[in-house]
Amino acid sequence: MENNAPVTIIGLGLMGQALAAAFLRAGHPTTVWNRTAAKADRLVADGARLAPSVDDALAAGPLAVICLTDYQAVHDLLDGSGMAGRTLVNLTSGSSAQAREAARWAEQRGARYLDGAIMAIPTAIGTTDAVILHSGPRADFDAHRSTLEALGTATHLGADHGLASLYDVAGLAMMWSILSAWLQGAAMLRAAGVDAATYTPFAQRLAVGVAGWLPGYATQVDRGSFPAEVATLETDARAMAHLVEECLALGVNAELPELLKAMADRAIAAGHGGEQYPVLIQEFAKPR
Ligand code: FVH
Repeated sequence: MENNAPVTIIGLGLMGQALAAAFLRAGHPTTVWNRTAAKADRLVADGARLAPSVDDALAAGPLAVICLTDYQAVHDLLDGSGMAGRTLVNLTSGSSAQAREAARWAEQRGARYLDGAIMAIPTAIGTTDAVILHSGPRADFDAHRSTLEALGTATHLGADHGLASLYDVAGLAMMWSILSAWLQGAAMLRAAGVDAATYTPFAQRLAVGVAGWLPGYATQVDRGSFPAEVATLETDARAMAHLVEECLALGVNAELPELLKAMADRAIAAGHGGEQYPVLIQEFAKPR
């Protein structure tokens, strides 16, 4: 179904420009505003309207998408602006606490508020590969869902405004852990003369295989019960010791394997050596 709802984009950095361009491609009348007005030139040539002020931009339609450097910039820019009656979708990166605080701040000023997180790079915006997470009142998401889908795969996570930010950082933890594990292996194999390109198909197969374990392990985590169906943590810890020894023998960095082994050793010392790997949730779930 055709959707030509007007949209406003506030913030035309690398990401904001991509968001505005995707709305224009989808046929939405698009109003833009940026502190440095020249960043709107190409969008204006493609049909966007450059608002002379933030208030004018907010007045252009019911939905304003905000994409600035950080939450401080959002508050500095929009405090005192005419946001009442509008729905703000804030796609600026920040913490869950900042998201919840921004929701209170916007609602006190008469605006509806959805927080969001963009799990994509600017070139993916406007394709289904661009996953965009939203959290806040479901009704506000549903009211603008078909418009937000012009940006990518629009996903609603729940009413808690902090959820999009939490999923964002959980995703980063996953991404950096996988990349670091791959680099660890690449460093070890390189010491034996194997280049990264040769090692990588093996690493990819392993990553896909391990991803397949997650639903079963999630059941153990959610139940708080960790029967050793495949291997005990003690068995894993012995393999971790080999990994550490091998790194030291090769002369490559052993910090990451040592961290993994230290966590497993603590869980074993607490009496969990006969249980399965996901029992380590008890180590991850508390501060050090
Ligand atoms: N670029 C990316 O790939 C990532 C993907 C994941 C999520 N992020 C987040 O998106 C936010 C914006 O990122 P960006 O890449 O567009 O960033 P910049 O190109 O640096 O643009 C920043 C815009 O913010 C404006 N701005 C900053 N401070 C203020 C302020 N005090 N008042 C008004 N505007 C402000 C800036 O304006 P200008 O410098 O052009 O005048 C830009 O429009 C970010 O949270 C990422 O983490 C992107």
